[in-house]
Amino acid sequence: MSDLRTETSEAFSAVFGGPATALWSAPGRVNLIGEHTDYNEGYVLPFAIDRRTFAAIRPRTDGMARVASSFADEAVQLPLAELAPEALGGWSAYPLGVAWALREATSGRAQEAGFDLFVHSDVPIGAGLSSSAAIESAVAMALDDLWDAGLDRRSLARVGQLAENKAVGAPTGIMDQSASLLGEADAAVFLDCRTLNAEVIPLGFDAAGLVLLVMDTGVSHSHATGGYAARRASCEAGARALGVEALRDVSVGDLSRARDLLDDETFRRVRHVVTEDQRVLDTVRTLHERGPLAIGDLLDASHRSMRDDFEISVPELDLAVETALSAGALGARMTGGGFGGAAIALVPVDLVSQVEFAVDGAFLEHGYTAPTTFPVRASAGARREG
Ligand code: GAF
Repeated sequence: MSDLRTETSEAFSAVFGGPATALWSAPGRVNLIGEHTDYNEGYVLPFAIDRRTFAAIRPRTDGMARVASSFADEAVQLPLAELAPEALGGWSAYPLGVAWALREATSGRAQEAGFDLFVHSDVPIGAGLSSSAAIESAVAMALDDLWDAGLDRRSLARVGQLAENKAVGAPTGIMDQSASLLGEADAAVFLDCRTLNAEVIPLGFDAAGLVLLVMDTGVSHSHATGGYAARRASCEAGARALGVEALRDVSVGDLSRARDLLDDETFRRVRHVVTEDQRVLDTVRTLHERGPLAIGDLLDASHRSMRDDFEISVPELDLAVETALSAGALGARMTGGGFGGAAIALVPVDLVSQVEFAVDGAFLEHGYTAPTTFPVRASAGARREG
């Protein structure tokens, strides 16, 4: 039977003429709650999903880095010595950006052999499920091993983030790579983005009879352009005006003072981040004390905050969320950076078809392209596969 593992190995051999020496994989992620809090040094609660990116690799002795993938026609090659963010572009900026970032992180201490690399994935691209972090994390694990760099997973998350920031040009935070590298089955990663302390939080969706449904609106977004960077800039301006290092240092109780000091728009951006941090803490506590059936209201409040205060939702995301809730979801929110991508809904297992049907119908009625809905399970983080 063909699966991603076999397909990746076979494709590697077909492209590079011989077998890979190692195979690695890393998952995409869903963020359960904690949006745009990571670069404000706050809290996030994502989990790794059962959609993965595979990276097959083999060393070379001529100092060349050659990369190919199932989602691009052309292989790309570059001498390792010429790796630099400005030399990279297109899809290969992800794997080659990681190679560059890993060199930066090890200051040339690692044994930098050239390599052939093939990437294959079933993480949907552009759905806000971190297909890019899945590539970065799989490649970071593969190269860390090939070069004997010895970085731990938190450091490899930083390597992936550096690649994304400098080689891809998206000013993103540390959440997605951390979820992909630190995730565990049936659990979320509760990450403090200031200290990078991570705690694994059991989710227990199956035991509670719940399904986490992804509703991909198909509205495409890019964090390398526009809105994401503007929101980040607003948060940084807010932190400066409030005299704190990062919005993590502002509490819900400080918001009335913030309202006096900030213009209305900056205040609303700040209020989203500050209340979202609190919602992450409340979600973790609620999961511990009362289980997943009790977190729906927190998910809903998170969505409203992103829609009204942070203004990163789009009509398709709002419609998916509202319709899922009317059809019986316990909670629903957009997930990821926003401006498109996917929403999630926490749905009792016997209502899943009803929710999917209702969301499809609502999209049809509004003249939107039908969304793609599918369940995801919290799954293991990056690992060696062969
Ligand atoms: C994107 C970014 F990559 C993350 O770092 C995070 O900021 C997220 O948007 C919003 O929570 O996924």
